[in-house]
Amino acid sequence: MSVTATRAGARRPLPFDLQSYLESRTLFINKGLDRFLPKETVKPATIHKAMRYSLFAGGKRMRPALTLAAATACGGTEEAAMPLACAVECIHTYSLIHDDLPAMDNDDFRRGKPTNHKVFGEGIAVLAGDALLTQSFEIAAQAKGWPRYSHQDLILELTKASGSLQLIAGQVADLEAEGRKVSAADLKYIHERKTSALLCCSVRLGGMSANCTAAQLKALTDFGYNVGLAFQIIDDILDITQTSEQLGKTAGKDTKAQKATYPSIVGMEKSRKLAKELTERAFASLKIFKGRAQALEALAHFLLVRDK
Ligand code: GRG
Repeated sequence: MSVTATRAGARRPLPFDLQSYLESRTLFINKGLDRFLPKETVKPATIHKAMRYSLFAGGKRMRPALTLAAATACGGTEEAAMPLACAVECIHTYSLIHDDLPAMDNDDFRRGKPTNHKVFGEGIAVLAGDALLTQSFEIAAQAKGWPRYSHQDLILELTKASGSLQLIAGQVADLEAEGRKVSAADLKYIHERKTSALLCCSVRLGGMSANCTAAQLKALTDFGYNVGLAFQIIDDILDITQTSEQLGKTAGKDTKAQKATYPSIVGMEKSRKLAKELTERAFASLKIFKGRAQALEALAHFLLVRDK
């Protein structure tokens, strides 16, 4: 797939090389994560190996890339945003490790590799997820703090997105929806919490690291919310259209489990249309940044057209 960004629905190409942006930011983020995490030889070595195994298994790094891009859009620096970008990726990786456990989705394959519990056993996988969640707050606490946003604001942002009203709420609703008839409204509730909340938090933290204005934070919130929902709809579509090898995780699980997804409720064509509309809405909220949000725009486009 070409990752040269073009505006969804428009023909004019954007002069932005997303491929090299993603490659360079992935290296930068990986260096940051490596710096913040205990080395795998540090005692007890098993837990640090397990944490690093999933963290460096080859994720797309979309959430931390969004944090860095949001910081730049608000006139900040990637260096100042880095602790927050790494904190978000640690929370995301924890959620994947726990989601793959036999007590949850029971998956054997993630980021193109055997899942954490398949390699380290269930006990260590639970602890590796717990440790990554805790690590996330330790890393975020190392961010600088800014005149408009204190350390308390930053930590609250992370706790709210990952707590029992958002990420956990989405997972609970998802578990409880199994075997039940799910409406489009129920599904939106799940997607908003399970996926959109952390994506939204990622861009908001980037803005906060640049001491953004209230209006900029509102624009980033709208952007993150819409991109997050579009991201999950595309994820539902890819689960049907792609193979496990292409995705690096087990494909076709939603259909097999008769899980409610956008394609199963509103159909494939309407799901694609909805994801595109949400992305257009996300683009619209970037106007306030007057040309400084090229990376955010390119990332949103990539998330819409991605094939894995
Ligand atoms: C707290 C246990 C627990 C779960 C919370 C996030 C979550 C709920 C479960 C993980 C599985 C899942 C389907 C989440 C929805 C968000 C999503 C599509 C995650 C995959 O994100 P990608 O594609 O993954 O960015 P990579 O591996 O590229 O980072």
